[in-house]
This record gives sequence, C-alpha cells and structure tokens, in this order.
Amino acid sequence: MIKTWGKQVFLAGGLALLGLVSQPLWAHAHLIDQVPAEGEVVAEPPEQLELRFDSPIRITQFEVHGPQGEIALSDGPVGEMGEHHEAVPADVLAPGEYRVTWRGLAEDGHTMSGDFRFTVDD
Ligand SMILES: [Cu+2]
Repeated sequence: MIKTWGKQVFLAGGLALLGLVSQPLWAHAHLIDQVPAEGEVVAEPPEQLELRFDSPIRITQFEVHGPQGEIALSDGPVGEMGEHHEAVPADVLAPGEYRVTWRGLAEDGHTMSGDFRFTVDD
C-alpha cells in the first residue's frame, strides 16, 4: 500500500516535471503598466498613451473614446510587435473622460484585451 502510494507520488512528480519542461518557449504576456493609470485624473492632457507588457505582443486594436467620440491618433500601435506600445492623439485631448480599449496577440498565441479610463481635468 505504502509502496503504491510512493509510486503514485513519483509518477505525479514526473508528470509535473514533464509539464514544466514542455511549457511553450514563449510565456504568457502580462500587462505591467499603462499610462495614464486606470482611473487617473491628469492635470495636463497626456501627449501619449502607453501600454507596457512583460513580453512582446502584437496590438491588433487600439481605440480611444472621449467626450466627443472616437479620438484620432497621429501614431498608433496597431500591427506592431513589442513590449512597449505608444499611441499619440492627433489633437490635444480636451477636458473630460476617456476610455482606451485594446486587443492584442501574444507570442504564445493567446489573445489579450483590456481597457482603462482616465480623466483630463478642467
Ligand atoms: Cu498566454
């Protein structure tokens, strides 16, 4: 009985080890920072919006909506592969509430998405 138990533990340990070894080369990506921060009230309109990940992802969608609707970007991250992504609004952001929504594809093939809000103070 004890012998059988020991064998099972050994087998489970071996399978766990196999699981570790067979992890994909590219690990799962995580969002580690964004500018402005979620819920932040900024005194000055941000000149750029940023996303930072712990491993490269390709941004497939990046939209900013403000008080007057969708915000045009003079430079956007869509299509780019990297850990750090920036978007530059075409015009100075007027005071009000903004929402950023994004989607991306990590190197491990996983789809990622997120959104955050910030406010440009009057
Ligand atoms: Cu993943």
